[in-house]
Amino acid sequence: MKQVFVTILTATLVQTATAADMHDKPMDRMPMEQPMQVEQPDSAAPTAKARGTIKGIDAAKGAITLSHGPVPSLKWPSMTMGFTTTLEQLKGLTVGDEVNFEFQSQGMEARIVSIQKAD
Ligand SMILES: [Cu+2]
Repeated sequence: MKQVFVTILTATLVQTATAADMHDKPMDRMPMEQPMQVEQPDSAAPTAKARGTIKGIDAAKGAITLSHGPVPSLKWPSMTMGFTTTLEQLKGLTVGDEVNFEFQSQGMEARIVSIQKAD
């Protein structure tokens, strides 16, 4: 009788684990919603590198929209999103340029650390 119970319990655990896996694929979630980075101070925000294309520039707001490739270190898929920039960083850049850039991600905000036209 005890053996039967253990067998049923094991089968239930295996099923539960499988169901959890199916709902925990990283691509199912927006990476910006990962809570682990929200409360870190600026200096501890992770820096990541990516390559992308400039889709829009709003110098007045200090914002640049980039369509970027995957960022494995942050588990980000490719996407188009806005980044905070400085006027200095925007110098010489125009919409349509392909760029290599480094950025800091903190919660919902991503800030350009450095950006330059790709070769
Ligand atoms: Cu992104």
